[in-house]
Amino acid sequence: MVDQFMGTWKLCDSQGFDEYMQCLGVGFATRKAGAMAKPNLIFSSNGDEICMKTESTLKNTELKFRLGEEFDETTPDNRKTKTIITCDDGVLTQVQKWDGKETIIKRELRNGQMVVTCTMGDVKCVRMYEKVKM
Ligand code: ACD
Repeated sequence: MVDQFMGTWKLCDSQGFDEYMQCLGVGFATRKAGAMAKPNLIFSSNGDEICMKTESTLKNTELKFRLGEEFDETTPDNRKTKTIITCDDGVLTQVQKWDGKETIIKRELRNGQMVVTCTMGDVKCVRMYEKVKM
């Protein structure tokens, strides 16, 4: 099920990212830089370990995790979260918890594109990625 995410994806559209970052508590300068960033998202796997890399001019991150197993994450804006990622019905759901707060990032494929929906409370951000042809 998670196989469909494997490969390299490039950001092609982003709606509501500034509001979402504001809700996370990201400062002005980082928000402006974050809005400009056009990251590549790279999924690979090794057995049941999944690797998710984000590469951009602003920041590179790498997460290694197993589905359903909680791990410690340091986010691009430097939050230290307890994170769990699951995959059900083709939707990869990442739940981050820190300081009594929670945000959810869902990734799913629609018409060959990856739709990334980030929510925190009532605030919702939708980002679209297209597969990089190799
Ligand atoms: C995506 C969106 C997933 C949202 C993940 C993190 C956003 C949190 C904070 C952003 C803070 C600073 C911006 C830094 C880098 C921007 C590039 C990385 C964005 C993933 O997967 O698109």
